[in-house]
Amino acid sequence: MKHKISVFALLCCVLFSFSSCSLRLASVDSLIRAPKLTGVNQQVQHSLDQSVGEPIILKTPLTGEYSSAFVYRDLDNDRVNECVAFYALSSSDSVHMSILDTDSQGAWFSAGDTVGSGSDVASLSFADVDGNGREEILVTWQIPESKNNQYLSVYGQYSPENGVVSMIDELYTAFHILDADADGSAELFLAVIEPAGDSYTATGKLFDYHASHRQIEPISEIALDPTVTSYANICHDYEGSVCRLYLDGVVSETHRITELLQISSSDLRLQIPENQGEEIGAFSLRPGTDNCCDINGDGYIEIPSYVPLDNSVVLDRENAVSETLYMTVWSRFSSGNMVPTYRYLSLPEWGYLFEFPEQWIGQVSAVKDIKLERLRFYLLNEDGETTHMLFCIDWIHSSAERETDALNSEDIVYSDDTQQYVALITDYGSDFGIEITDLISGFTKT
Ligand SMILES: [Ca+2]
Ligand SMILES: [Ca+2]
Ligand SMILES: [Ca+2]
Ligand SMILES: [Ca+2]
Repeated sequence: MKHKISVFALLCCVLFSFSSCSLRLASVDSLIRAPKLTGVNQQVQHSLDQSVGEPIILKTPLTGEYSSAFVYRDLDNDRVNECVAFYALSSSDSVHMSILDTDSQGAWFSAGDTVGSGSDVASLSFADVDGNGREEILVTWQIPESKNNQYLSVYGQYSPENGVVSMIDELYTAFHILDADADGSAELFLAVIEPAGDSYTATGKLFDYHASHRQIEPISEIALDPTVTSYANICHDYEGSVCRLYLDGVVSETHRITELLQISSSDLRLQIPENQGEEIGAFSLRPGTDNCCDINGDGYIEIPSYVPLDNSVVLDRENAVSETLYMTVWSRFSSGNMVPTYRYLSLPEWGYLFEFPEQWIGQVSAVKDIKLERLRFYLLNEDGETTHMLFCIDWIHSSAERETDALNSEDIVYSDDTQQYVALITDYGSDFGIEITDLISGFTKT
């Protein structure tokens, strides 16, 4: 089963809307600097020019793996590549996709031409969506009237006589290819955010290939969190026969949440997992740009969350408590529970993460001292009050303001050409069982 999934894993890079501004610029740029065509490309262009019969402007996918107006791929498994070509007419905004093939003499001819659903090609990819062993062409189209949404088209059933057939053409905000029922053929998951009066609605839709209609059709739909404005990432894993989808949604410029869906293999219905429902959204609300991933490599996806650490604070430059210190906790959803698998304090401005072991919970607190660029750890007593310092870690670098306060310690946690991280372990720390090797293994440079 794993090898089937890996086929789709390649294609599971979700394609999102990027800033329309940069896309427009890239598009203009590619028009200005039209590449000089040589060899096969020249023959293909000649054939394309002839079949269109008026001046054309070649179009290049704006993002993704294929950054050429001509992409060669064997669409019908005859071991000879066809060419997928994108172009616009100077007289109109719409983009066309042409498939070119070669005759028995090796001469290129146009085997079909389709008008795309947008003004630019956002991306191109290939996947076997109908399970016939041949790849279909997946094109996402940039649409000028929408900043967040694009169209996804899948073209398949290629023949030199009839070209390709459009199997789906759907508006989406983010999409993800997966094999939810592990039968070897892909399903498509689309999340779409659309205006509804003064607000927005967000919907998750699962599509599968319908053999007798020879189309990719919707089979299940579910309402998603309408406070999400775009999706940063979608990924999936499996627990037994249940496939779970993790949607990392952007809710503000600074915060993300994760929505969790599951798909049963028997009927491919999208569902919200029992026992959790909407609570995962609140649980996973977090600042920063962390997305769900398999953080510990055990094959299951973890969801990041942001949890206050007991009795732990941030001290500002005036040595005043400015805020609570949080840790990032990565948890796996299992049988209705969130099971933490990895916790750390994230200090991006100091360039590291420090793991917070499970057995320290309720026993150890921390203070992030911004002025000294020092992270201090303290022992908590039975009443949960901060007592003795166990250890601290200092960031020593050339731009540090304070030389005199720097730790005079031989214990180096990490060093490179420009900086050092040194630790001081107190007697209380040693009594608590902390050794420099623990600090080195808990430290991750970012
Ligand atoms: Ca072929
Ligand atoms: Ca196919
Ligand atoms: Ca499937
Ligand atoms: Ca994992």
